Amino acid sequence: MTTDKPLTQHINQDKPLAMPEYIDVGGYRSVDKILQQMSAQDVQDVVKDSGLKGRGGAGFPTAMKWSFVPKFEDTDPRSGDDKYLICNADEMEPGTFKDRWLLEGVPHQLIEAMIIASYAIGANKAFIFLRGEYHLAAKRLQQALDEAYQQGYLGDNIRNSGYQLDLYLHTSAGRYICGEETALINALEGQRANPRAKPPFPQVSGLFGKPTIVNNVETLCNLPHIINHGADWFKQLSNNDDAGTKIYSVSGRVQRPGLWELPMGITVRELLYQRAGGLSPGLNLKGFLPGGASTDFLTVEHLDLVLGYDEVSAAGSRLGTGGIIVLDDQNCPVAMVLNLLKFFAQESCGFCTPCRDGTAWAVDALTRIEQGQGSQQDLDNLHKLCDFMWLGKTHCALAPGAVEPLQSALKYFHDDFEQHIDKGCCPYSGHH
Ligand code: L3W
Repeated sequence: MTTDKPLTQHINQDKPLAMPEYIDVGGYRSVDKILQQMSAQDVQDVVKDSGLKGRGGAGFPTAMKWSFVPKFEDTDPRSGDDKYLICNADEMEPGTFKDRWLLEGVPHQLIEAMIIASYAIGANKAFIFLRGEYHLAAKRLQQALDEAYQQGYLGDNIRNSGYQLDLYLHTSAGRYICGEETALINALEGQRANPRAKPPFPQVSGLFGKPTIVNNVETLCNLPHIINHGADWFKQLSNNDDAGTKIYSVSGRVQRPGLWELPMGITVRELLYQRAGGLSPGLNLKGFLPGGASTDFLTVEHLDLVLGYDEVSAAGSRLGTGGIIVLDDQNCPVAMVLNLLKFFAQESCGFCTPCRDGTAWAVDALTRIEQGQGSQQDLDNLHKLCDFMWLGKTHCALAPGAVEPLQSALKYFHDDFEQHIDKGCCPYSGHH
């Protein structure tokens, strides 16, 4: 039986399925299928045909990422060459809580998925790098890992196939930057979690200098379903050229904030009004961040925008994590951007000047403007900072991510910034 909600159909937030129950609903069938019938290359080929793209924010094609792992002479996944798979479960993007739903609600699905991905790249060791504050997910994942070891789906000679995989749960000590894949790798090695320069990309030189694939939770959780039902089935789930479903979320002052697994490529209007029930009484939509805090604002003009990777990029933003954050017409956009920039300033690793100093300067200027003490010079400086902190001038994507909501707020909510300066106070005072 196929479903149009493969990722979330078996979620039980109160009590996730234990291993026997998960197996009863078809769980781990994909593992038996790959071990008995498919080579590593067969797995890579079906994932490539499926069109699966990374769901962590960048939308990079998953099979293409895997294909960069060097093919050693012996490409048999039973060969034991040092390669690693890491699941990036360090979910800390503001407005993003989709992976938590999967981790807490159906932990076995991720383990099943990681066996597939590890087999496909020839890894015998894999890690789940979990956000430290996700205590419930940690408990449930560890229970599921213990069950998977007991039932012979992890460890030596899995299901008598000769394939071996050890899967470790590592909880982060905290910091947003640990979600950047090379900072994550440094953290896992016990180093300070500063991002590394790329290239070399981790696919070639990652954990302990060995080929390493870092994939997001939601990305990985698609794999069992692609293996079980095929690439064509996966492609037909979506409304656009991006295959599969997407876990979208809406936060902010809407009637029903929440999470939904929906076809990839639904419109903003459908998500905000049919699913989230529209704005709370008395409020109107002013703008929204389509995919977490590090994406550009869009506005009411974009209600019919299709939420796909290319479509949102063409509109001047990014699909990112698919976590929509709503700005209503009684919330101050300057205060909202200030709040976001405070987050990015606090989370900067401090390694490069544009990020360390740029985010802090942006907070200073935004604070003055929001408190009614700002000047045209502050506004000009914010525009200059958007250039100073942009891609190519920083060590990683954190500062450019911070620029996205800032530059788009300056563009779409320019009058609000001007009013703060002209009136010498926040025009929204009392409303937020
Ligand atoms: C080989 C190339 N590999 C890219 C690989 C790369 C990585 C993936 C994406 O940040 C974004 C960021 C956040 N050869 C390659 C290559 N790759 N070019 O593809 O790479 P990239 O550089 O496009 O992005 P990134 O640095 O991994 C991801 C944004 O996501 N974001 C934040 C999300 C946060 C969470 C969370 O908390 N869970 O998801 C939201 O939009 O700003 O721009 O694997 O190796 N030439």
